[in-house]
Amino acid sequence: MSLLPTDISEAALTAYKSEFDHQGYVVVPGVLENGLRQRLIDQVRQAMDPLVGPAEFEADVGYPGSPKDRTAPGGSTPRRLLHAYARSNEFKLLAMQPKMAALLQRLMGEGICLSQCHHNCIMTKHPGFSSATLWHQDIRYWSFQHPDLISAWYALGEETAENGALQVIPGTHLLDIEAARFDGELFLRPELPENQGLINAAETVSLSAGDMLLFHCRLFHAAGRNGSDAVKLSPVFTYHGKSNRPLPETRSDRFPSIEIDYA
Ligand SMILES: O=C(O)CCC(=O)C(=O)O
Repeated sequence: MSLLPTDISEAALTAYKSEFDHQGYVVVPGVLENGLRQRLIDQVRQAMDPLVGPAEFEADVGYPGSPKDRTAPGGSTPRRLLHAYARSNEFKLLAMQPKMAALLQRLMGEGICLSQCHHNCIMTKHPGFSSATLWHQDIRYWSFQHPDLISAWYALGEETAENGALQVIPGTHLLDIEAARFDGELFLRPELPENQGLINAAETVSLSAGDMLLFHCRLFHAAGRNGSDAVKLSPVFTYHGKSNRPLPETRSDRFPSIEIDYA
């Protein structure tokens, strides 16, 4: 099946890399053609009712706005449908799509592998019971030889501040921040003036349906609740370079990574 346009010029690769190196993220518009996007939406909706696990629930994350436990109102709201790669052939192809692979290979300077241990999920942010995600770096709980992983986030529908789009602090993938500026769960402590300065520089990453966001695992990001009346669906996959291995016997090494063949 031909999924996506593979045409990405040398000039575009160079421009995306320059933006990514500087900002720690880049948006590539219109990556998903509408037919594929609709099929993915249909599959996710089917997987939500009745729920096809494994899934993580809003009640599990304990973030601001989460239901207290799974028996509380909204406690059965799924936040992430896990193991996205294994869910269907179309999700497999999405995780290996050529435009993403060409760009990630350029950003990493080598062949790439999909981690089955991190993200590899569909974020399902529901109206009513969604929680807010505080400022964090994804690498905080990941264990690789080098903190150089990149996630590809796809908007199946529009993502805006209203429905809880990601917010990022540009350039923060290059910062080293002392431990005292984080809380016990490695979220930035918002009450500290030095953190407030960073947070003031945040930008909302608004996406149109079909756009792809690539972001570095050290980039600080956060997201608000979904204040719209429609669920927001965002498949996310994480990649590392072939030479950057997960550390043995860590959570990052639970499942084998999958090499993406891209010439
Ligand atoms: O959509 C959100 O609330 C943010 C998700 C996120 O940042 C994460 O899972 O690392």
